[in-house]
Amino acid sequence: MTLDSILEEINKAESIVILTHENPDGDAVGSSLALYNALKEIGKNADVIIPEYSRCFQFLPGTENIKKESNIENYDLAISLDAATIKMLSTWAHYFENAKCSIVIDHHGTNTMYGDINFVNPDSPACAQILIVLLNYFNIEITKDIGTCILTGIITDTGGFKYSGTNVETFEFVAELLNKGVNVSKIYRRVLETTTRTSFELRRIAETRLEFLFDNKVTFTYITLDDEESVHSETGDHEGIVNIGKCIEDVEVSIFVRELKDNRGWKVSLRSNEYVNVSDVALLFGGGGHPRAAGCNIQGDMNTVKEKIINEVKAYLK
Ligand SMILES: [Mn+2]
Repeated sequence: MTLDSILEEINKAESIVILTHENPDGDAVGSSLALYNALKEIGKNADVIIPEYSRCFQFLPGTENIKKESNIENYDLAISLDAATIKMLSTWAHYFENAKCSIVIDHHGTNTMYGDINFVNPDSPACAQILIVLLNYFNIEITKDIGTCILTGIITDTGGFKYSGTNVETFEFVAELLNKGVNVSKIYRRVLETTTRTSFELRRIAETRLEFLFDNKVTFTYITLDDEESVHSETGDHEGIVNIGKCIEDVEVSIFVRELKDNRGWKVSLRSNEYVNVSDVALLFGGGGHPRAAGCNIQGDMNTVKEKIINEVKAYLK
């Protein structure tokens, strides 16, 4: 079974690296640190490489050991979490490619199965929730610290237990954590309700610019590098902007576009409410994700990008 092979590789490996996608959200950082803390429980000291992440995750146990890079090139084992494609591992994908063995653990239906071993469950609302299955199978106790990391992933990806992927296991797990004394409401507040000043300023710009299209079925807004500079924004400050449009009555698809550094084009984030499979739309541009949340990168100037993405979304509207 896949889980046996994963455990065998972990036991065998003398050097392990944990990797996740660029612009890591709470599920990415939470899953990485949950696995890091769990491996420590069984005497394995893994490297977690996350070059940049929002400082709102600094409360998570283990962040002080996160590395920006490593001088080891050929790890015995590389484990990728919450990343649907190798491309999402960005400029640190080489640690994955050059490892003797590679494992992918993910919950994206669009996962390309790019590891030697792949453990992917699209029914799981968060990658972090898959780790519960894994750790239980390995008989690794989910401590308060590990639980805090996993819960952060689940709260982020379910929007605080409100998206449709939230299932029975989610609540059973939360009940277990409460039994262990984890302060669920405090984590909830830190992850979902607290925002930084710069993040608020960026959001204000995006709100002012938000446009309604096609009979209010679609919203569109964007942020440029100049905007980010003007508010001195930090990594992760744009998180959640795509949800502004999604929460407005009658809106089916919310589109948020953000300019990327170093002429890498624009990052398009898509959310839908009822029927548009935004993962299909994202795939047309080489991206991916979930039916209700997906993203892709598009090159060109702002207006070209806007026209391209709006035209594709339009084709999916009822
Ligand atoms: Mn995720």
